[in-house]
Amino acid sequence: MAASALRTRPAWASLKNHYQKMRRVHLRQLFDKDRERGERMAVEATGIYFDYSKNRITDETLGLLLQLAGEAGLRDRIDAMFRGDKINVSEKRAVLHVALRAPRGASILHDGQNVVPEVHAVLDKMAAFADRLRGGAWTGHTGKRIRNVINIGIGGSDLGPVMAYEALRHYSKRDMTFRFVSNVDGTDFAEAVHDLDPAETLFIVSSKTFTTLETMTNAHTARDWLLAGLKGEAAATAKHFVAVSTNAEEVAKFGIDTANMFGFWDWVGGRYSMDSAIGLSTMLAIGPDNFRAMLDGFHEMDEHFRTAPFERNLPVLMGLLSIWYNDFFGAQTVAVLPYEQYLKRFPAYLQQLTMESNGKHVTWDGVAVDYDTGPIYWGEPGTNGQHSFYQLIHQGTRLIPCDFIAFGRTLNPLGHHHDMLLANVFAQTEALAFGKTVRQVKAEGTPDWLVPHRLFEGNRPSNTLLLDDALTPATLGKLVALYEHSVFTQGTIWQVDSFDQWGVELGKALAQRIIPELEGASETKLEHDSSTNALIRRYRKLKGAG
Ligand code: G6Q
Repeated sequence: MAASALRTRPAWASLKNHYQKMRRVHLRQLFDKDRERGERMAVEATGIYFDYSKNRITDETLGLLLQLAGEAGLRDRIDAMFRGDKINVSEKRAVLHVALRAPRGASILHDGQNVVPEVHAVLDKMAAFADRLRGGAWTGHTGKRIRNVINIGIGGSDLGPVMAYEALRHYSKRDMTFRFVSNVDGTDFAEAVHDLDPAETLFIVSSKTFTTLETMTNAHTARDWLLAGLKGEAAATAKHFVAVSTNAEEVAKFGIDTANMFGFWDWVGGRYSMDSAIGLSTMLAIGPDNFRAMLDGFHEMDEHFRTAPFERNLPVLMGLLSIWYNDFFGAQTVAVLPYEQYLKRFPAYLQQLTMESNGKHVTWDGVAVDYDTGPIYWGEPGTNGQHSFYQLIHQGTRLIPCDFIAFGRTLNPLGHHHDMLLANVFAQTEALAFGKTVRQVKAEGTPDWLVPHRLFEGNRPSNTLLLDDALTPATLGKLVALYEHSVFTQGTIWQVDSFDQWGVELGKALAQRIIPELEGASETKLEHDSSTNALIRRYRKLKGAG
């Protein structure tokens, strides 16, 4: 098989050779050789200090990675995205989440039409609704004030809203309850409503397509629950259900007045939609002004990505470093470690953003790739992870590049907590990079037999993102956009369509065939493999079906 375009790039070949040299170089040597490395290999932009000095790179590595970005046409691709080109080739769609946070008055064209006015019209409609609901002017069917908001959605219509709500809980309206139902497992819904009064509860049905099995099943269950609680008054739906969707027809069919529908567009991918109307629950929680501040944060990072030279461009540098470990060191995963309790759902959110975007086996031309694409992202907030899986990062046999995320200020200044938290960030990155030598371990009085166990090789790479401010709506927007554009950078190098998700579509179709086979009164002719047939039969027996 002929090598792919990526493998024939001059920078790729140079990086391969360069790797042979670098794999034996220790971060201790790199820091010893260059006393200023820690300051030199750091960039500051949009209030984020990005220290990438503890990576297994030299200036030559960086030069080659930047050359690779040039050869891959990253600059043109960025321009193409912002210009509204249909870079989501397999779905023939533009990719314009950047338009969702463009300021009023900006112009971003889609098929020759400026979409920014539409974006702001929806934002204004959301804000008007949010003000009415938060202020108590919008009441439920019985006239009671709405105190509970439940977002029903899954995947891109859930993970962003959940993450943003948790992240910005500090700014949320504390006398309201916000919950999120995604799983088709009835437990998710049952637990979300068990202590709620239907008369005070609003459901947001968030679904781009409004056909997703899980979401529609939960939406129907929600309607039944509501009507049972409100003594079957069908008109109640109007005051207790709103929709976020691109599919007005299906919304109307469900019985939601399209006047209470908040739209978005097919040029917004599900996992890139938390700043569209899909963020309605976020806006209801934190209010329109905070939501706009979040969008401004996104936009600031967009502008940085679009205009900053690549050697000082945060998302570009992060993306290229990820390529370095994934494709040359063979690292399979990236750990994301936020030292900020409010970001507890951030790794889960990033898993979708990164893995659904770049978990691809063919290039955008449909040619099989002959290199590794999208690494596995995972993580937990610090310091909790330190007491569990960090062991493997420090002393295991796998190379796991880490992103440490920390904030200069805390929203909850209690005693020495924040100093202790940050001390842990710095200590971890230091220990990972420099480890502990035999000499150091012995000098601690360790008996010889124990030395190998207490030895730390070090040379474990990490990025540190230190944000000047606390976690605010704006800093959250910047962080999310940073990762979005890092994903874009990586996808461009790998030449994959980071905006389709055929693997997810498959899952949506598969279960549909089996549902009637489980629910039918008598067994239908099963034509799966013998394992699936046997499982279906066994389950039917368990539930007492014929
Ligand atoms: C995201 C994916 C996927 C999607 C969900 C929900 O990029 O396409 O996670 O968001 O499957 O889809 P709907 O919003 O159409 O219900």
